[in-house]
Amino acid sequence: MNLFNLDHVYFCTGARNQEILDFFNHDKLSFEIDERIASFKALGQTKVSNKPIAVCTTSGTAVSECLSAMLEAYYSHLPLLLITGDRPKRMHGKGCPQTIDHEKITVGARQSYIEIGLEELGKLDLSSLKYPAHINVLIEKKNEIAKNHTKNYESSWGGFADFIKENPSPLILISHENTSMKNFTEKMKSYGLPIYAEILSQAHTLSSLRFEKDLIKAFRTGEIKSVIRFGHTPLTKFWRLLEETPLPQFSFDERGLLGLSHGTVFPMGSNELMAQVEFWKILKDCRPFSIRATKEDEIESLIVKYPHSDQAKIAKLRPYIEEDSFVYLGNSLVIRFFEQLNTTEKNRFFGSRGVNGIDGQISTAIGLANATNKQVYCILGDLTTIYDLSAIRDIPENLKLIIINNSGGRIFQTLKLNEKIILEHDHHLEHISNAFNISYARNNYNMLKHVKILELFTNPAETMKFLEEWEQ
Ligand SMILES: Cc1ncc(C[n+]2csc(CCOP(=O)(O)OP(=O)(O)O)c2C)c(N)n1
Repeated sequence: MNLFNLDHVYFCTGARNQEILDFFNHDKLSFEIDERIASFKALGQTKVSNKPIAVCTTSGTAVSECLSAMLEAYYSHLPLLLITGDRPKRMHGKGCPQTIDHEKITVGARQSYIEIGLEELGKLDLSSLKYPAHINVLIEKKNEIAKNHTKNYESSWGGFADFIKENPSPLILISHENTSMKNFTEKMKSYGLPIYAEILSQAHTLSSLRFEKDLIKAFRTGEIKSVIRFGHTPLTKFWRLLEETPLPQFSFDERGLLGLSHGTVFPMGSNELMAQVEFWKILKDCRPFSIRATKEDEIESLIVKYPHSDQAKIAKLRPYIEEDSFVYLGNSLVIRFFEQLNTTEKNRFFGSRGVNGIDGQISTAIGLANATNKQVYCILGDLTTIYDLSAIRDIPENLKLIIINNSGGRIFQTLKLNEKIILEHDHHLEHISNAFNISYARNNYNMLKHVKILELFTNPAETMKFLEEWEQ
């Protein structure tokens, strides 16, 4: 029995596991949003079929969401099969984007575990496994195989001094920590190096490069020759490009994680660095340079041209977000577009970028709101909202949920992946809000003051055109 013969596969959408899609019989496959639900559906089906039924997930918390169903299957002796898409071994244990230890998650909830590549997956005999079983598939993507090697430096002040001596004009990439990196960024500015500070650093407005596209352009034209990163694993695509095209790279990360499969990391956060005389002294040997930055008003004309795009709808929120409030941003397109369009000095920004899950996002924002008297805005994509729907029964007074409803997981469209995994739909949240007795408005920004849920409907075609013209 091979993968194609499975009675059913509950396929939970994700970029990594979409590579497994072709191994399954699509007549016996359903696309799913929520891994916890999908794995319980598979469990339910095993109760009658008595044959292996599979749930297939992408990497990260998508896997841990299946643990409960796996445990039930283990103690009920049912043939549940968990198939997880993972990154190659060299990226494990390093804090690479959405990479966690899948093997450990199902310990105690499985009879067998195997780790294989895509080539072996096709030949796998499922009858050779004991159930419940977990197959972790290590998926190599071409754009993650390093084309060249760069030097590793010692993780010490001596190593950092060597790095600066050999790479005196690095780009400064500031991602995020759990506290603001504003003062640190301010101090870094005096060294005359180009800085890209991401939205969750709280210092994006201090960046000499406000737009990610300038970073990527400068990388492609060879203007960026080396990088110093401060903070946790970055959000920007630029960072992921370094996996394939490594540049000399030195990271300061309080977690001690590389965030890539290669490079050097010094386990220290920005607050501690502020007081390290040695660090600032070494930086004095840097040679200032600059990168051409796109003018901020260039994006405004596209907002006018494509008023129904995600970007325009997000930009239009500007005057409606109260000063001194907290803004919690969902992990898909929302956080990227918000960084591009709406970063201000007047708000504090939050997200969950540890492993980038789309699960538990409303709940996390509720917890955040419970811990403050400030107004909190939680801005999420539609699938991310649907994932955590039952949390809306309990939205605190100081929390507003803003849903960017682009009728699916549009990040997959921007990545040009299999369109089936977008999970296109025409659902809206109005009736479900009514059912939970939560005030709701659609498309009316002025109502944000009065309701707990504001749903903004966007036009995916306009979003794509906006993106294409912007990135030209
Ligand atoms: C728990 C979990 N499952 C799956 C994924 C893979 N994933 C990343 S983004 C995304 C779709 C998000 O869709 P939506 O919230 O509508 O945002 P959009 O892409 O439209 O901005 C999915 C399924 C994930 N990150 N976390």
